[in-house]
Amino acid sequence: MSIADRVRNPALNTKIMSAEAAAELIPAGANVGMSGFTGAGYPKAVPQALARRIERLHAAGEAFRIGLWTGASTAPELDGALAKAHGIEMRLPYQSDPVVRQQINTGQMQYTDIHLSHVAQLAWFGFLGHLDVAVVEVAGILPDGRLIPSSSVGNNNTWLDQADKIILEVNTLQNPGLEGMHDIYYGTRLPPHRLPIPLTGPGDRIGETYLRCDPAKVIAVVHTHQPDRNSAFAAPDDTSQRIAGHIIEFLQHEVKRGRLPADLLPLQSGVGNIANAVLAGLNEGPFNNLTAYTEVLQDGMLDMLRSGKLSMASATALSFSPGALADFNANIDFYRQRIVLRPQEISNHPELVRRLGVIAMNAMIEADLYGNVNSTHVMGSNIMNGIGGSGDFARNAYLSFFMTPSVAKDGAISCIVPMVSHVDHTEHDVEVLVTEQGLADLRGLSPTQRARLIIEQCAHPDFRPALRDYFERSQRGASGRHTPHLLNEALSWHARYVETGHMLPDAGREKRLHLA
Ligand code: 0RQ
Repeated sequence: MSIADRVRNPALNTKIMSAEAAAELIPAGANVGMSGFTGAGYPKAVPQALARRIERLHAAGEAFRIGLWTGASTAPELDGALAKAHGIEMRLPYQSDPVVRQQINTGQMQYTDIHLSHVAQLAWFGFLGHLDVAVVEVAGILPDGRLIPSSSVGNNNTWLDQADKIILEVNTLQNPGLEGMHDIYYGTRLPPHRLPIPLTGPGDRIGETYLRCDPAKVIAVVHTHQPDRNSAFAAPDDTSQRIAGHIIEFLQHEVKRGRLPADLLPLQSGVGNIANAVLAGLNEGPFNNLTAYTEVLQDGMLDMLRSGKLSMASATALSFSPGALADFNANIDFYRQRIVLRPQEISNHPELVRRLGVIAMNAMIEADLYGNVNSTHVMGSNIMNGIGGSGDFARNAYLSFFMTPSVAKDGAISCIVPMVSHVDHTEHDVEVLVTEQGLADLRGLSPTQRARLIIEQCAHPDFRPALRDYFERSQRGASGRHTPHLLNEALSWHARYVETGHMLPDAGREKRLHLA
């Protein structure tokens, strides 16, 4: 299918130009809202052309940086290229790119890490500043100027509404069969005029199939023919399979106790290999007729849709390995009946997560004895990715799991620590902690009851004695007995790791920390 088949609006056909020409239209200092969510549906040609332009300008001694807003993470062609050119002044709301991460952690780039459901409304409130340009990948343009969304929706409806000017990238490699898979909700109002969002089931369609777009704001249409990031997942290893096993056993127990229906409740699954392994476990497991209300659909959910374990899935983005993408493209008519892609404001909306009773399963970096969770920072100061949608789901879920291997960096780091070095999810939002060692059901427990359970169920045996020792001494020496901490010691494990390369006092002193 050619570009002419995809751009069916005559006025917008006249705006077709090269990525280089389009990149020239973005002014220095602009806030640019780009499409893209977990490596799906991001513009590919314009950001690379812009990066080349920035490099030329910097070589000539001219300053040029932009504020870069997206849905969530993108890919080397967008985040990577612009960061390498030192072209990003401020990044929001989420990233997972190694170059961006390095620049944030060395103080060269500002980053504001935002709950993904909040981004659109913050833009509407005007809290993020003015949005100058939107650069949005689409699968096609209709004769009346409406847009066929691509493999993610993210914040695109908001960027198209809010930006003064719009650049569209039409990606002819995106399957034309995506048309009809999306549901773009335009009913959001600003307070005090808000109304309930009329969604009561994960498969409900409450909006429109296409993105609205004012053709008068479109300054360029660029043709691309490039794939999404499509990284492969590691096959589930022993650790992730054990984590998955604990979760499935727990869910079975909950069904037996009458606290969950036999077909569970809509599932939300975070990104990454462990999340994928849990889905693989559920695909082999005893539950049928499941649904998903999540933000990203990765390989595991596609397998479950194909096997029939999952009857339908709602998300804001598709994030597949090359193999899963080939299956998706070959069977897109089947999947279109079972997948709804929505704006991230809706896929992650607290009102809807609470109403549907979502079962949230997210990965973490570390948890502490009392159940506080750190999802974003290594050793308190270095950002890994961002909070993403984990907070949207965790606080509002029916049941909220956080999972991690019990140790990191070949056993030098315990992922269960006395006090987390950064808090993303407080003890009030965390119901079940899971490592390959076991599962701690924290519901209804006091802090000291939680601490005993977390040490015995989740901590690695190498670290249990030191954790027990800390906890026992805290109970004797802390100023209060409700959440006992020895404040001078609480973060000593992290400090010791930074200093010696191991969290335990007598091990691994030869190892040094090399933060990304
Ligand atoms: O480092 O890459 O240098 O090897 O952290 O750890 O075990 O590979 O786990 O890829 O699942 O990521 C929380 C970061 C987990 C992710 C996090 C090091 C470890 C490794 C990655 P290396 P793993 P994962 C909805 C949900 C927030 C967003 C979210 C994340 C690297 O899941 O970004 O939940 N979550 N979104 O070595 C020091 C520790 C460590 C540690 C792990 N305790 N201390 N380093 N690492 N534990 C989806 C979206 O919002 C899009």
